[in-house]
Amino acid sequence: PPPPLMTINYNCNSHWRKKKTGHCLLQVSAISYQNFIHFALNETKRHTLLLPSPLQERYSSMIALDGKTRLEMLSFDTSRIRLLRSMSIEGEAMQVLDFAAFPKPEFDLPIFCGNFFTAANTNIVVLDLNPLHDVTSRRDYKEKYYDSLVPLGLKYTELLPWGGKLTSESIKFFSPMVIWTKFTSSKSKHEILYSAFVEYYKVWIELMEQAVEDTDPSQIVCNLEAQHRYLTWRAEKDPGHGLLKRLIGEKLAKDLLRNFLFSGTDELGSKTFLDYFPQYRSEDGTINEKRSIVGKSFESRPWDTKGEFVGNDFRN
Ligand code: BLA
Repeated sequence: PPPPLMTINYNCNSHWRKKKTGHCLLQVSAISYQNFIHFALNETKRHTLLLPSPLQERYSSMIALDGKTRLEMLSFDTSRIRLLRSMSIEGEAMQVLDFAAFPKPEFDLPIFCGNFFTAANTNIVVLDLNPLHDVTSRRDYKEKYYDSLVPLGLKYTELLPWGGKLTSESIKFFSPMVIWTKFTSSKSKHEILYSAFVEYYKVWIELMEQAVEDTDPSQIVCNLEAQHRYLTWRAEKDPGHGLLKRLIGEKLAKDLLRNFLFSGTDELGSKTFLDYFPQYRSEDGTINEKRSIVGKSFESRPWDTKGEFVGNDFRN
């Protein structure tokens, strides 16, 4: 595949390559996440019928308050995927991808999660097959989905090393194969990220295709609640909120989060954020605005090479 790079031409007054007219063209190579989206949608289409989601009509594209940054939303569903959606943000100095696939509750499949934030030279990356059920207490779940995928995770986590301390509460939403990394932009890093995305998505699509539908109603309810808890967490505490609010204002950002990115928060269950995460209740009964109550933890990768969690000490 072609490298995920595009060229942006800025009109500027910089002394760099200044022409006699007083204008210059400053060429900056910036990542574009469009080919990640194209790959994922084509890969999905190769395996299943991709239908437009009813959300597509309401959420397609927006221009941010700066008049320049563009947000693009795409959403689909399939016979096994409740919601496949992407949001990309392209600004002069910022590119973001939030790509997720939420299975229907008849499946206990992991949730596909590709979250990439690029600004200036920094990149903040989470790529994972987020576990629907706890991989530490549910050995069967870890064995079912992750034991065979740990080698794939290891390959990429060597190339894209652990990004350092993060919101402690987040770790439970990550699997032993999570890629959590930060890096300075370079062609090679972006190429590695692209191949990681491709491999992780292919693996997820394969799991999706092979998944056996749960028929036991109590199991379906369990899947449903787990997905609802996940959505409720991210709709409330995802680290991208601050930026989204700055880009499009608080009201639109909240709507986008609840009704597009984490659609299902209001429909899949009736429990509230504080029902799931009571430690966030502040004295007046509202949700504590802090992203983390415990604080940041996990200076290094808290899983060993077999995918066993080794980060029990929340103070490290
Ligand atoms: C930072 N994004 C982060 C961090 C994580 C994630 C772990 C480090 C900060 C922290 O420890 O919380 C991502 N965390 C996740 C994901 C899950 C999670 C994916 O729990 C899933 C369960 N990032 C985006 C999008 C934007 C974005 C869409 O994915 C912007 C619209 C921005 N992420 C963003 C920014 C930071 C960040 C600006 C750094 C600022 C900060 O740490 O507050």
